[in-house]
Amino acid sequence: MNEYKDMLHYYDPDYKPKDSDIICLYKYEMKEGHEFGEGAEQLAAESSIGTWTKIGTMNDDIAKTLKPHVIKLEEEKGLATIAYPIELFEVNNMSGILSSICGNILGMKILESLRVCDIKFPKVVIDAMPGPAHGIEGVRKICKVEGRPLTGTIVKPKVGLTWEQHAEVGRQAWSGVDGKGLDIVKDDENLTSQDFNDFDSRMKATFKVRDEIESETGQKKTYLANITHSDFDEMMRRNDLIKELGGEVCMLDVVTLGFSAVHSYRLKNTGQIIHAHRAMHGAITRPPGFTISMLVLAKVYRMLGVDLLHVGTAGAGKMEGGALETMALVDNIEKDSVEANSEAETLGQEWFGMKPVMAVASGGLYPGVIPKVVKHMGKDIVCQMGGGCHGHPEGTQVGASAVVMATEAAVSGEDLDKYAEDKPALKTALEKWGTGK
Ligand code: CAP
Ligand code: MG
Repeated sequence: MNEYKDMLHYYDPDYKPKDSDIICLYKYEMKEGHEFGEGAEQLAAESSIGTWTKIGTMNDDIAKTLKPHVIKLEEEKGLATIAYPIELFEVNNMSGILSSICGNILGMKILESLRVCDIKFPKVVIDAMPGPAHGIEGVRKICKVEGRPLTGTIVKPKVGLTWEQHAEVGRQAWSGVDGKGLDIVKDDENLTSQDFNDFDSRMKATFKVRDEIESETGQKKTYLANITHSDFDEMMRRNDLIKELGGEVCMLDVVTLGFSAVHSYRLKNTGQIIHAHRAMHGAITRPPGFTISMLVLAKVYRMLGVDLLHVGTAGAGKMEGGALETMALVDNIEKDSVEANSEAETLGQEWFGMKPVMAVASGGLYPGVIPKVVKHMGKDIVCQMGGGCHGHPEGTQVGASAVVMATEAAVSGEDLDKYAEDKPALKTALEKWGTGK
């Protein structure tokens, strides 16, 4: 039975959204037997004040103050834009906000598919969220890298090395050859505290190596240790150990941890840079079916206060996501004011001075594609590669230098093959993997 025609109506193309409205862009297909317009009505209802039938408990006051408005329907593109009054939400409760506008609607059976393409958040929500503690400028200052991308590697194998071996791989990556070592060594997302590589031993050994390399080279070196744990107290204990050992960054697997853990961790004001790995985001963001775009997640993580966020590689690496998608992400985490882009299906966003998040380009990268990554994503990135460093025919130490050299070429704009002529480390990497042209 379908009563939606007798119910409260939400379609109102003449409505002028207020500055304080939350605006959502939804893309959907209906199951057979249902009109496109019905989809928007049901979406608006289920994500706000309504339900599947007319209810006696609804009153004019609720309808007048809390009813969202479907302000645009573009059936040929499958798009509906809905403006929600801010009174529907608790402005500093991201989980609550998402339970409305990214909640039950993704399970509605009249829909064949649904994507939450973008959410435009008003100032009142941005102001209620912590945002990054450090942002791009702070990250650069702490990591002492200016004017170029930060270079890094993820220790590989992802899991399997002992803590002693892990620290040794770190030593090689940070040192490189001839003083050309990487800035960053990072734990992989699934390395936590395994029996053969327990967290505390790994931290002590790796930070000891980090300190040694810093005094040997006079260069600042950064270790991104993964503190992800489903027990928040244990995560905080790991945070404290890193601080005690002189670490400045903590890595969180932000999707598997959940929004509440990320928000709570940020509100602890630990002073640590938060590196956000997005493992599992594909289950939420990757079409087809019922999805929430990575753009929405990226905006949420900026508000919750991460400083560094994985956003893909503009098509250069192994993960799904081309330049259009990556650049929409980069724009929305790095700029203060972002224009709407109909091709990328984005609404635009004002950030009202919230600090920018530095983009992390990772996943299947190797030295030959670094110029392409920098061309698309700019210099304000962490450019990191696991396989593309440790897979170098001469090992991690030489591989690390190849990454550094390719980054130098990318920044100066020199042709990579030419730059490699008198640099065997880079030359060998280019011979092995090419330049992805
Ligand atoms: C990269 C990486 C990251 C991916 C995740 C990996 O290693 O450590 O987890 O970057 O994807 O294990 O794949 P490689 P994304 O350089 O060896 O590929 O950054 O898109 O979230
Ligand atoms: Mg990884």
